[in-house]
Amino acid sequence: MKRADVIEIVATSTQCDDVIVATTGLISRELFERFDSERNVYIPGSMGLVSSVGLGIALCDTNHRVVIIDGDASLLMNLGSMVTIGSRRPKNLLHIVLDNGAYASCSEESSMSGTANFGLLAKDVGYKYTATVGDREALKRAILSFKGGPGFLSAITELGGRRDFRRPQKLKEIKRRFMRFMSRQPKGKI
Ligand SMILES: Cc1ncc(C[n+]2csc(CCOP(=O)(O)OP(=O)(O)O)c2C)c(N)n1
Ligand SMILES: [Mg+2]
Repeated sequence: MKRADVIEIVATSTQCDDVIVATTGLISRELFERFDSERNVYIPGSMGLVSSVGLGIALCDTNHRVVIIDGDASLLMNLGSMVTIGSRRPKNLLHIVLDNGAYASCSEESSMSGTANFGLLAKDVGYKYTATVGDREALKRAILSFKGGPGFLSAITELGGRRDFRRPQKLKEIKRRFMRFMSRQPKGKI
């Protein structure tokens, strides 16, 4: 599975009133270019913070399900947020880490994520369930079978793929657009 697969499956297997919060670098850039939407939150620049921002949104508005797309190096930078998520236990949160073992948005140097078992860690700190997925079908099934979180998915991905994406543009407008989206009532409560 490549980054392009994970981005596509998250964007197309989630519900239209789910929030998607995407980490720094190519993950945000690819989501912005291929699947930009009012429900998306991009975290350009602030590597590591996507899980904290996602948790904050999930706690503030329990009517929306929040899906975080994290990177392995980003998650390693802010592992403490997993403890906070595990202790607050938001039912509407799904935390996905796109684990390619590298700082892929830079020069692909190793992140050393191979020595960390994110799933075990998530379980230990209180996430309701965890799973590791290595192909498109398994990722899709895991998203579609979400029945309440906090859930944690390790999506094992290979390096490679397009890199020539633009950074998300007009961030203030994106923020206003997201706030308008959040102020509307979602169709179905979780
Ligand atoms: C605090 C901070 N440090 C470094 C960077 C530069 N940077 C942007 S993306 C990235 C790599 C992120 O790796 P990972 O989270 O594994 O995601 P991937 O690029 O592999 O998709 C780095 C080092 C940054 N934006 N912010
Ligand atoms: Mg990575």
